[in-house]
Amino acid sequence: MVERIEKLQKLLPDDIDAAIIISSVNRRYFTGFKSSAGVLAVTKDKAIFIIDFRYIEAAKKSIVGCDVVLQNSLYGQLKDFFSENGVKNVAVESGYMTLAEHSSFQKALSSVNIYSDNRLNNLIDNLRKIKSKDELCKIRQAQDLTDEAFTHILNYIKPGISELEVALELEFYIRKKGAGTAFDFIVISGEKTSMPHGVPSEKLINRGEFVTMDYGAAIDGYCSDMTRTIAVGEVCEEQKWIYEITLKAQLKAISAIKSGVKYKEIDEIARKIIYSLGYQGKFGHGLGHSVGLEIHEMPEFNMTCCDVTEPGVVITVEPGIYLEGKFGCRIEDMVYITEKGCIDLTASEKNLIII
Ligand SMILES: [Mn+2]
Repeated sequence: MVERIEKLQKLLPDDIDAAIIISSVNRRYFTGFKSSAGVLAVTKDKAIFIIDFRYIEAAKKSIVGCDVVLQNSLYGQLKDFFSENGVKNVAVESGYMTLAEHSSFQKALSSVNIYSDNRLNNLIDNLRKIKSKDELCKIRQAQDLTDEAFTHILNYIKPGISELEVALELEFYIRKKGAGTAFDFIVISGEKTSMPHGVPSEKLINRGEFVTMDYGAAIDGYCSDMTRTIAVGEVCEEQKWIYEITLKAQLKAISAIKSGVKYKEIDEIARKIIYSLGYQGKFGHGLGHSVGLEIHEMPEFNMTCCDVTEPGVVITVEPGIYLEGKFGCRIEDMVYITEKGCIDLTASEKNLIII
């Protein structure tokens, strides 16, 4: 990923000579290589990736844009690299490095100053925020598979089947196609649907219940995220009503998304609809979040986010209504923000499905 490393080099602050990237997600972003170990060190004109024996052959074959070096003594190698390149000030990823790692690096690399302020972290978040064509393509593929799995699961769900069985069937379908899962799937039914992040259990799905499924695939590390609430057998008037309001809020919010709007203003559109129709306080989470190599990326998409939307950001739109002890519903799509609007990447049916 030569271009990404070059961008980072150009954007390093004046008083910083080098960056150390140790998080697996950012290593993958800059090298395109997935590993559970390794350190990427980047100066303003050089980059090395130090990786242990388990990965060295594959890393050498796949990584371009930096020297791939076999790890023998990590700190010694970093020290040499820094002294050869006159590095004095080094930035680390404040959002990912643990305090223990920070203190080890500081102790072992006593000849340089380690900067753990948020600048490197913010800089990388900003790069990752705007998706390239290639990244969008992978996110689309992941969402297409998620949509396919939805069609499949509609034929699978019936009264008497457990939440766990449904969750596993979704996961099996996705993994069989060679993709990974974006997170632990949520499949909940009946009263449990009032808990936005309820956990699937052996509870059986019954007639008259909502089933909420929040799940997604990952392709080459890029995640998709979708939620659908469906009903089994029949629904009562209030179930129908909260579903309709949620859908209305979601459609209104999506139609308001375009570049140059504050995220919180879009959140407010959806929230006002839900709150004004009798469900004040029953939509207790943000409207959405950015998605990419991680399922939750920056920026957030909630009532306090003053960031302004930009073309190239992929974001979820997921309002819900949750009635404790009764039921709840959520509808979530993933959209790609453009100059004049947004492209909805999710194709699955959104009108209430009763099976
Ligand atoms: Mn989500």
